[in-house]
Amino acid sequence: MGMTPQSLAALIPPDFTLGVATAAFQIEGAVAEDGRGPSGWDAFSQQEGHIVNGDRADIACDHYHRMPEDVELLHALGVDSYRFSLSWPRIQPDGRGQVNQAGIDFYDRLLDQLLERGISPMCTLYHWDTPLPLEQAGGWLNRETAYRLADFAGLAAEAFGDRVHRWVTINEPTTVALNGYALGIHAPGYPGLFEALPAAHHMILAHGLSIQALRSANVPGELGITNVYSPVVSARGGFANDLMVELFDILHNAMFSDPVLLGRYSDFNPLLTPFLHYLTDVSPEDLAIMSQPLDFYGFNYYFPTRIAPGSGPNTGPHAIPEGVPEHMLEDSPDLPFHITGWPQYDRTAFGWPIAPEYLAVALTEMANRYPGLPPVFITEGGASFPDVVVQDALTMEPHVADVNRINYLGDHLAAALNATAPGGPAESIDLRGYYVWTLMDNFEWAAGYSQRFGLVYVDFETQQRIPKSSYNWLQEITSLRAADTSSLRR
Ligand code: PNW
Repeated sequence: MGMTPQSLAALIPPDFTLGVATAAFQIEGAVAEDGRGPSGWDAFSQQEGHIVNGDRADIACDHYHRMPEDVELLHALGVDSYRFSLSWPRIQPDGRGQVNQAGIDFYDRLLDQLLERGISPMCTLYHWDTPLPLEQAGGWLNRETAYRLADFAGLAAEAFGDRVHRWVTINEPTTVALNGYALGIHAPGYPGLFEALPAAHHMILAHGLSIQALRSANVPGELGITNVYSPVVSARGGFANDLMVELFDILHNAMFSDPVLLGRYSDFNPLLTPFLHYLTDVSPEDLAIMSQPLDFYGFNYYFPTRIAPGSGPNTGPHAIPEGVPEHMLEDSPDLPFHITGWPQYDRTAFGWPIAPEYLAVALTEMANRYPGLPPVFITEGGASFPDVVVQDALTMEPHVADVNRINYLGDHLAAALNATAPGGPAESIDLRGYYVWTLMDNFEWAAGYSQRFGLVYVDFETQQRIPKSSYNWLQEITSLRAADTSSLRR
């Protein structure tokens, strides 16, 4: 607790990348403009009962129209890098064939404005907005979708390859498989439970095929993936509990990192076969495609997971955000495990435990499981809090004093840097950067606008942007680093 900007700036290596991240569907709005086609998320959020308060992303942060203003916010923040995602349905409305030039033009302008300001672009190809025609053809349950994403990767390489410094193929395939195809609380809303496993396989295959497409287009940028990692801890001792810890760890972590980093799916206790035998359609050729060498490995960390055996509805903090309507909880499927609370930790507004020491655990587990790990970027980390706008007594300007977010970010960044420093438990990891989720409050998926993760407050009525205290705090760190680098250069 209580990392000052000075103490943090002193801890951060000079060549370390500090960035902020966003995703197209969460910020852009303009969902029916300039030739953008609908995505599975548009359809899902139009159906009643899926999103808190019935919120929709039709306008979101109106970033599509306010992009230059938002780039100025990034510039004034002083971050080294900006991670954003391409809207697949804005660029290729049908998910195949015909390209929408207006979509290309938008990202052309974004990239140019970033580079003019010395901000390094990290571009995510797929952050959950599947073009609706592909979703209607089965989405990620259909192997075909993997080949369509690879085509999209080739198209993106041709249009933007000269200017993107780092490419992320897919953001958190875990969350898409689990929330979208197993629990049905994200698009496309299938509650298929373990029958969702082929969706996971097809996404990792899509990752590998996209890497091939980017490599064969000879893009100069570095290539990687973003997985989310949550250390899994047993709520109590006992065989059943250990087995369920193993199951959840496979479903949430290993299933997605093993094929990418080791070229195989995890061995597991044969007692878990009833749950995992749905993973079919896996060939040695697939595994070779999925495990091509990467230039970096991205992972997101938010919180650890505490597992108890059971068959009750999944009411824990992990999958079902607080504030989700009761009927969704009732509809939630029975699972052989459940995610339990952590009484010893404070929680974010989402109910997620605040446990920076588990980011060190995550890095240590990664280091032990994957000795040949390429350089690592933490591609997301952040927290939602009940931010309140007040008028500053002196300046009369609106202001958000989010000390809790400053503490969250400072403690997590320090935990990651200390764990990977020489002598730290994850010292073998070459940690290259940390991206704050997120630049500004936005459409937080099933939670709509009810959860604010931003460094910048967004008034969704007026679209006014109000930098929070956490924005000023990060700005102070980046300016201390800039001053220090120039003195080194002298
Ligand atoms: C990530 N979980 O999603 C996504 O990459 C972002 O788009 C999202 O806004 C952000 O984190 C905050 O939610 C997650 O339950 C969704 O473990 C769910 C979980 C973690 C991350």
